[in-house]
Amino acid sequence: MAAEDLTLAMAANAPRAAKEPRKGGGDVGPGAGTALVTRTRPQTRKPNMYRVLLLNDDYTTQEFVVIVLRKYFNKSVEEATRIMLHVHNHGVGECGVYTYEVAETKVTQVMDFARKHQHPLQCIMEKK
Ligand code: TYC
Repeated sequence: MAAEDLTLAMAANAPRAAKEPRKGGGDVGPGAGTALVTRTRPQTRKPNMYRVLLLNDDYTTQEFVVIVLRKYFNKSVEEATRIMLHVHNHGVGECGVYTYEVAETKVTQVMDFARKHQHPLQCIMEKK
């Protein structure tokens, strides 16, 4: 967590008005010399998200692209066919949106699978 996320609300030895009781306890016993730290931003932050895209080419078979979309992107036959035809007709299409590490893993898996089967299929990722 970044330093600016924390505010030191009451430092152990911070000056206080005379006779003003310290919130949460006195000067002796349990709690004495402790500091209250409060959050200034929500604890959770939205992760950066990345689109994984397939690119069209003239050689990879339509059947192979449908297999890729089912195997690595968990698509139904109908959805995989829709995405494949979108890529075929428009040149590029979205397979899914993931955090950086998941997107990178899928790109690597698809590129390795395509190469193994001697298809020139290209899979890339881009920041949303
Ligand atoms: N254009 C290819 C063909 O007609 C099919 C294809 C679709 C290839 C999508 C790649 O990402 C792709 N055989």
